[in-house]
Amino acid sequence: DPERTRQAAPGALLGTLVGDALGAPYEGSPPTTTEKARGRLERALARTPRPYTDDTQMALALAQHLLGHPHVDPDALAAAFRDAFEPWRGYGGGMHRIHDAWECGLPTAQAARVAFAEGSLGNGAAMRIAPIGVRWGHDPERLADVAARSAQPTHVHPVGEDGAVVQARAVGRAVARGGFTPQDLAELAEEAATDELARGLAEAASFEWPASLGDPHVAIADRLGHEVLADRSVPTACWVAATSADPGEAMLRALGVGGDTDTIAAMAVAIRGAADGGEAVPGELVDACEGSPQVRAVADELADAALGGDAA
Ligand code: R7I
Ligand code: MG
Ligand code: MG
Ligand code: MG
Repeated sequence: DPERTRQAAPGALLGTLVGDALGAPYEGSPPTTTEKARGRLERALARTPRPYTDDTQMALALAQHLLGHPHVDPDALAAAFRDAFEPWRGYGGGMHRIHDAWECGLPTAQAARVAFAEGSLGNGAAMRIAPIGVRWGHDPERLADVAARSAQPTHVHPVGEDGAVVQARAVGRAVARGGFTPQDLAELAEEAATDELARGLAEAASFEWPASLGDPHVAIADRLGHEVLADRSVPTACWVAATSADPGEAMLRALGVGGDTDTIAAMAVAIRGAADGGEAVPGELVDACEGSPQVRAVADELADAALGGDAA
């Protein structure tokens, strides 16, 4: 459905931006109640523009790359990440070392192992993946392949890569169907390549929390995770997306879960934004973020590419 793709593309990419930029002040914060999460959001909105971090910066670089390389070329993507690198954006420690390795001319596959011998299992390949969900949402097999390739420059650990594939599949499902529900969590669990992601998603699919106990945020952070590791953040973001009525609620829930707040929010609001469309992402949140016109423009270009056909 072309109209759905046109709506989903800005939803997914603006969702990434909003979650990242408004979650960033609370990266490393403990889980809290919905009421206090609302306070977190109000404080973020009180001083604008909110700068985006590595999550959006790398998503933009990946989106631009996809326009010229729809199936992803890992060497060219590594070069694009290297050229776009801005060290003050809050990158993970491993990313700084990989960037130095690129600058020293190390081949892509070697550079990906300079920080961690088996490759990073951080959520860095997942946080930036929304453009692939938009570009390939109509073709889940191709999408998984392209998503795995996009992880190669920085996240060759199976868990880091699988986190990226799962998050891409989640955005892709939301793009293709215009929805995202707990049933999707169970199906994503079955499709996961690693036990770590399968377990986390199965736990997310079956998580129940009686309203009488109050906000679930502490329990979610404990059971599903809110850390920087792919298997302790991607299932959490998927759970937030599946249990929120709209992108604004997903933002609030992610602010409540805390921990790697910018990244969990970026991933959750991207999925919810893809499902509900760009117009469902509150304008007040979008306008508060650095770079929103640029993100909107690249989303429209990606939608054009996705609708331009599979010949590309
Ligand atoms: O995955 P990555 O790009 O980090 C993304 C996070 C997001 O929260 C962003 O918002 C930004 O703040 O950073 O960067 P990496 O450095 O590859 O991975 C993140 C962290 O995960 C590392 O700094 C390590 O603490 C941890 N980590 C590992 N620890 C032990 N063994 C990643 N891989 C390993 C590992 O193999
Ligand atoms: Mg960040
Ligand atoms: Mg592999
Ligand atoms: Mg983060």
